[in-house]
Amino acid sequence: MFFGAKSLNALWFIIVLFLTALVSTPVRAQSPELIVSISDTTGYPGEEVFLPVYIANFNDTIAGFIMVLTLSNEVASFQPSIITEGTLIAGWEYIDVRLVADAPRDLQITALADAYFPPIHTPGFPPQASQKLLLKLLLKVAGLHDTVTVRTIDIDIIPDISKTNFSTSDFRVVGLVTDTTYDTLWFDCASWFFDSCVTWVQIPGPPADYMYVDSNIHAWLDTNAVIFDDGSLTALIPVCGDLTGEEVIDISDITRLIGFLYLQGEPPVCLLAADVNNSPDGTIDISDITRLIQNLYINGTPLRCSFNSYEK
Ligand SMILES: [Ca+2]
Ligand SMILES: [Ca+2]
Repeated sequence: MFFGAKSLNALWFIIVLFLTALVSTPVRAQSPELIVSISDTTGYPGEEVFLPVYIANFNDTIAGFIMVLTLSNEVASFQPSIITEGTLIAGWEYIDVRLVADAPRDLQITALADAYFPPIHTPGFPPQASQKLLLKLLLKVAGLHDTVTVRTIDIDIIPDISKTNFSTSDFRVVGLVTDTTYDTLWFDCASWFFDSCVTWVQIPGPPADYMYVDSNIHAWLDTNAVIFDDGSLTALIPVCGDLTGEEVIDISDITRLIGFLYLQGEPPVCLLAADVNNSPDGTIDISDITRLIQNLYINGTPLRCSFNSYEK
């Protein structure tokens, strides 16, 4: 079959359209390679709360990571400590947890399965199709007054490749994307020494004595491949004198306090709620037991906690 000039033009047009469609159409819907999720939780003012962080790594063994997390406000603060017992990184050879000095709301965790030279003794954890416990963060809830209205803090993973990245056992960063850009720079010689230029001056464009093409490599995380699901902590409003957490003050709260102080019993759900006579240094002692008894059974002496608003 032969094509005339017009037919050939039409054919080329169709080919170009087809190629354009190939280039511009997304290749396929991409499945995530790794998902890191932080839970949502609650805590009482003054309490230390462990917050689970989960991971699902679908394709590769994870053998190291750096992760920087940041807090959105002052409702809680990171403690420079994590729990690894019972998690995927239990037994890893190098784990470093520290607050970032110039950003005290940021926590940096660096972890390596095998920190030393081969042979590899600790190979990392294999692909997980379902979420598994990666580690537990430790946060301290601030001693918030009950008039504070903002009581939730966001705990976000910073999705910047220079701060947060997970690597495989062959040192590949999961979800890393790179791109190279080129920048043409033009120079004129400001002073010559015979045939050699002594001083170069950059100029906006040609004509020029010298041209240089600078290449820059940019790297970032593919957010379709690596997904960070951030978490939160909400500070509860405790009831002064309710040591058992059901928002009712009764004999069981006195029993709890006696047990805690003298019988190595279970601690109050909120320590701030146990200092019912609002001691200047927050001390919890027999005077708080006395105050509870007075309040419930003798003369109704009011309970006063550090977080309460009450009439003078
Ligand atoms: Ca109670
Ligand atoms: Ca007290």
